[in-house]
Parts: sequence; structure tokens; C-alpha cells
Amino acid sequence: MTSSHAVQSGDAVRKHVLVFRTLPPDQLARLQAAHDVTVADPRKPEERPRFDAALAQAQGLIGASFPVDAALLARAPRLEVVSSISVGVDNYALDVLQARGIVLCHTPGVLDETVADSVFALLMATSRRLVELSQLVREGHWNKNIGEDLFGSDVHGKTLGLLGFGRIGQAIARRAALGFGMPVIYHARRPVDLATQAPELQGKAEHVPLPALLARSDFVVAMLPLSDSTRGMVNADLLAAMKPGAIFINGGRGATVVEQDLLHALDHGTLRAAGLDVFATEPLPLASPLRTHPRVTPLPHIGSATHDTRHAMAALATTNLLQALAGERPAAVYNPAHP
Ligand code: 8YV
Repeated sequence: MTSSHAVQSGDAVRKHVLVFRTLPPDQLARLQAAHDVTVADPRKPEERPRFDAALAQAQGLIGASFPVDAALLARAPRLEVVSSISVGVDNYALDVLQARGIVLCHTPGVLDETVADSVFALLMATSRRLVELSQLVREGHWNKNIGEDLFGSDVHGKTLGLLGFGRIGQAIARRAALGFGMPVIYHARRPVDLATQAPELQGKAEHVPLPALLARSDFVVAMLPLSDSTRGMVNADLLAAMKPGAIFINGGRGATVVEQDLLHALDHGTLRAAGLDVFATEPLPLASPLRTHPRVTPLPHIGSATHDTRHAMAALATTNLLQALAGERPAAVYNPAHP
């Protein structure tokens, strides 16, 4: 920790904090009360010089949706803490943070139910073709009862297969099993002890090998974090092993899917449809065929995007940062940062 760079004011040690994504005013005020804060968004060219100058001084960084990679960290020699307003940490050079003893904080827990709501909404919209059929009404084409060609597929009672069974996966499983009478199967690195972690799902969610999950699931929902072991995991082989007519939903990270393979499975395989909240490149490039494919329901990464939840995430990230800069163990630390 480089407290020699801190500015002494009364008893409190004021440090340099760089906010690289807009914070709600009440959370920004908490930071400003304790530290010297610069707000600069590196994605805006006009703010880049201010961002670069603040980065060179920063002891604390807080923000989201921007790659904090090795090159960026090399320009932040005083950095002590990075506080991400996200649960996913794939934007951060974890090895560099660990090697330099920089604490990384994130926001698990506060977004689980909201992301599960979003994923379930996407699942229902995709299976019942809500977006497409609403568009038909808007465009004035509802001139007769819709026919079989526009029917959807049932959700209730169908089998849900979850790739990844963390807190959010479990929240999705509760909706499916307890609300929609869906048998739930999941594949994760290791089975979850439901008795202690999710007693309400006991007897209602079963850990199965990946091939069994793919063969049995009417809906395959990917809620995978992005890591070396999950990058490109949803590939041609995996998609080809899905039950004919299955629907694929991705609410985790886009790069866990080989998008070309997904398109191929939609056009030449038996996949019925895909609902995607995340993409390998975000925002989704205009040229991506996933943007306009008739059997893809694309969303602009809205998993946690409600007023309540984004505020809760910002508040937790702010608390994490304040605690870590004060030398306390943060409420939600990802790497305990011992080099
Ligand atoms: C947010 C997310 O989109 O928390 C995450 O990991 O993917 C989302 O909740 C994002 O990080 C922006 O705050």
C-alpha cells in the first residue's frame, strides 16, 4: 500500500480515486466526502486525457464495462484497489492485480434475483416469440388470427438445463422449478449441496453430466463466467448435442459461445431459437448476423439493468472501495490480494 502518496486532512487520509463510469449522486458523494475524486470515462474521447492523468495518481479505481488490462494497470503505479460495479471480473487482468497486491472487489449477491428475472423474461420471450409477434401488431399485420407458423413452444413443464449453477443459476432454477413446474438439471464443476445452499430446490434440481444435460433439456441456459476454461465452450459439438428443437439462452458472458457455430446451428441444425443478452463483442456490431436473425432475440446486456439493482451494485462497490482504501477487508472482495 502506498499511503505515502495520500494527502493528510485532519485525521482522515484522503486518497486519489478515479471513477470511470457514472456513479449515482449519493454514492459519488460518499466517495467525495472521504477522498479526492476524478470522474472520467475513458470511452469518451474528450474525457480520455483527464482519465489518463488521474490514472497515474489513482489509488482507487471504481467502474465497470471497460477492460482494466495489463497495459492500463501499468499506467497506474499507485493503485491499491479496483472496485468493479459488476459481479463478473473478466474485464480485469487478474494475474497483474494479484502479483501487485491490488485488491479487486466486485458485487455478488445484490443482482441475483434481477438477473434471474431478466433471463426468465428472455426465455419466455424467445419461446413464445413475444418480440416478433408484438412487432407484427405494431406494423399493422394483425389482420387475421395467427396460424401455426407463428405459434410458440410451451415453457411450463419443460426441462431446463443450466450450464453453471452459481447464485444466479440457482435463482433461475427457483423460478423454473417452483413457479413453472419445470424439471431442472444443471452442469457445474461440482454438484451444489442443495441441503445447505438451496434447500427449496432439494429434489427439484439435479446435477448431471454435460451430455445428459444437452440430450434432455428443452431450454439450455448458459450462466457461465468467462475464464480460460469456459471461453468458446458453447461450440458446434455442444450445440449439435442439444435435443432437437431446443432453445438456447445466454445470460452469462458472450465469449463463452462461438457465435459462428450458434448461427450455423440455427440455420443448418435443429436449434429452435436463441435468446441472447450477452455477446462476444458489446455493443453488438451492426454487421453481426445475430442482430437481425429471425430466430434470435437479442438484448443489450440488460441482466442487472434495473434502477434498484444498479443502485445496489453501485452502493456495494462504493462500500467495498471505501473499506479497502481504509485498509479494512471489503464486504465483497474477489482476490484477497496477497502477492
Ligand atoms: C452488468 C454484469 O452489465 O455484473 C455483471 O457481471 O454483467 C452486469 O451486471 C455490468 O457489469 C455493468 O455494470
